Amino acid sequence: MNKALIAGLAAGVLVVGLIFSPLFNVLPLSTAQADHSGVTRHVTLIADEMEVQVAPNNALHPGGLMYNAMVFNGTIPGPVVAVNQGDTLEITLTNEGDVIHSLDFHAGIGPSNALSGNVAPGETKTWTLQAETAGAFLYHCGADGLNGVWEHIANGMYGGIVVHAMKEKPAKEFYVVFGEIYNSEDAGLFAGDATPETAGSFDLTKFATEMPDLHLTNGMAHKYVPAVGAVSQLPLNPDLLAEMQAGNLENFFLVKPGELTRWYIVNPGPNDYVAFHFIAGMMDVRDGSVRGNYGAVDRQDETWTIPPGSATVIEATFPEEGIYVGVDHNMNHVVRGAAFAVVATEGAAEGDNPPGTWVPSKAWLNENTHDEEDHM
Ligand SMILES: [Cu+2]
Repeated sequence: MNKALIAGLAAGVLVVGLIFSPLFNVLPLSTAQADHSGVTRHVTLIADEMEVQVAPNNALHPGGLMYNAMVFNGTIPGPVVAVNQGDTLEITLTNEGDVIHSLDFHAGIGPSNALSGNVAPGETKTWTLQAETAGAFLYHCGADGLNGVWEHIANGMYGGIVVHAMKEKPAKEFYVVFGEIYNSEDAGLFAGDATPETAGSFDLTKFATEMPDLHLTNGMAHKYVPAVGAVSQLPLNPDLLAEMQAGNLENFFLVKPGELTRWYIVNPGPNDYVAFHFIAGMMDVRDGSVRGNYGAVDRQDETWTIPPGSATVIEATFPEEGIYVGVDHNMNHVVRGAAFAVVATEGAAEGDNPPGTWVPSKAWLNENTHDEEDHM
């Protein structure tokens, strides 16, 4: 090797060293990665097929709507899974259904971390995921090696995994999952007596032409919206309206005025974007991960796009007592069910979340680190 070449190579190495060496002092090799915490947590998900109610009995769908769904742990959505950044998550998937199911965890990197592979009816599989990247992520069924993944997602096989950032402020946290239904028996909004007597199933034509019947909020259209209209009122969830009129707020999202709240908003799709917005609110978006902090992508914004196949961490503070509404601001999605009331009241208390929306917090997980039981 001639001297000029050696000198050139040495200079090149030096330049590279000069460029990168200061960064090595302040950044880990990957800004997304965390050291392993040494903690292993466990979650068990049970795949099955079952009939569930997806729309309340209201003027839009007299009698309500039933649907032949696919579920994890008996509900749409599946349970929230929560770990701290750096933890190992051991996942067990048991298939109690009649068809092949599987799992795809977007919080994992690499097929052996993120994917279960096929789990046949009656089978159980266990694998581990290294939770290196902080944030909120979708998990969903991948069907039989992706064949039919669109149908299994549309049928309800999804949920969210929260990876708490190493540095994260305490907040009241909530789990909210949207999702579309393409129902072979749904005759449309205000169809009156056309309400089907039998539960519908996945409609491939409606799916392929992007004509969803419903936009679910945690498994049901208008699950947390009692009514709209101050003068001309349209009850959307008459049961919830009756609860509210009786002073029962256990199925509402309650927050204290001024407290920091954190919302894990999951959009499994399978097709539509969510235009997330709080009526009368502002929000900070904490997507991404920078050295164990949630990256703040955007601050004090009004509406944030959440693509299908994604989840976003939204922080908000509700300054005054009163009603705020979380919506998918695409108005056709609101009519089809994607909205939830938030009640800011001094009477709000820790842990008074609507059923299924409580998220194991970072502090809770730290207190339960030595518990070898599933945290669900
Ligand atoms: Cu499946």
